Amino acid sequence: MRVTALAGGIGGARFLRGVLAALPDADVTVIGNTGDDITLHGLRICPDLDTVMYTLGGGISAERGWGREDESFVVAEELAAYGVGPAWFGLGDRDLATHLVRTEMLDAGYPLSDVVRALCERWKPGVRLLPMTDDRVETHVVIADEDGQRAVHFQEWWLRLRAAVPAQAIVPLRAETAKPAPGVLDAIGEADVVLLPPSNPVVSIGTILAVPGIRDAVRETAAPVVGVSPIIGGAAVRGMADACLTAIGVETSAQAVGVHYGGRGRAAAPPEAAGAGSPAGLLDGWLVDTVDAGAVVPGATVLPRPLLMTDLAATVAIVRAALEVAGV
Ligand code: FO1
Repeated sequence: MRVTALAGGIGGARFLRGVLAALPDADVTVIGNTGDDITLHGLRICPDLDTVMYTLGGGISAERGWGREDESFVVAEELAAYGVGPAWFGLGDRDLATHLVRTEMLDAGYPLSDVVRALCERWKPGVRLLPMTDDRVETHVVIADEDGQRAVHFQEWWLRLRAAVPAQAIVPLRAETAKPAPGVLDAIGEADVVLLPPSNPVVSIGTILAVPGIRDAVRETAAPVVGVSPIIGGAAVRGMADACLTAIGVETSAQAVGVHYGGRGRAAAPPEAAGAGSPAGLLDGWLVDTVDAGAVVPGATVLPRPLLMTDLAATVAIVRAALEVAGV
């Protein structure tokens, strides 16, 4: 079975561990978000790609959910001693080696997808990990504070400001001229099922869909498309997805996110809703937690199931539920 998933960072990576456990023989392709990427100290850092690679490759810090296990931060301490920041982005010593290898390859002219493939030769994540694009797309956030209105990098808004300063706009810079990375559109078009994990619907899934061609590929794929709500009972499970949803005028609810993605109105939907989907709709199925059982997404089948990924078994059950509503 060919499974294709669009994934962001920590939540997406955890979900993918469940996909691999539920479908050990499947051919899984992950299209990773690169809008979180940042250049620090001359090094190109790809947080969401690294989080998927480390989580599935066994190198992730279980405690943090990002960065490496058995990590130290001596270089970061030395940089701080020189008064060189930013202190708000935790750069681990082991993690730095990944950024050094990636930057060296990028500077030598390799496209990001080649870099990811090379790094994955070490980590063997068990999935084909593709960046959404080989072009530079960076999410920046427009805020207004005592210094007036300005844009900050997503990571600064997320980590230094803790998304506590309202985002007036969240902009995936240069997405409009980016091209899907090699293999991305085929992975969506040729899949037996396409999954939208409970990643951040704005800055992770939304950024991937902002790359021209990807949203249409998901809308048009013959594969059933099933998403998993990142919102349970009106609250984000982790991270600050609520701050991102508010920024784009979407209510923080499982139903609102499902409607935001939109139903496709395909056969998979119940008869009364068939054809009710919006032309831009992506979903055939939408998993919500049992507390959100009343959610309705026109054009998609809503399936209430426990959605907290408390452990691998719980995540496997969620994956199985997604496959059930996909009818695969
Ligand atoms: N997340 C944090 O909450 N604090 C950090 O200091 C931090 C550093 C960091 C370094 C490398 C990396 O790959 C990820 C890192 N993250 C950190 C996660 C990162 O901010 C992600 O982009 C977000 O969690 C959104 O996915």
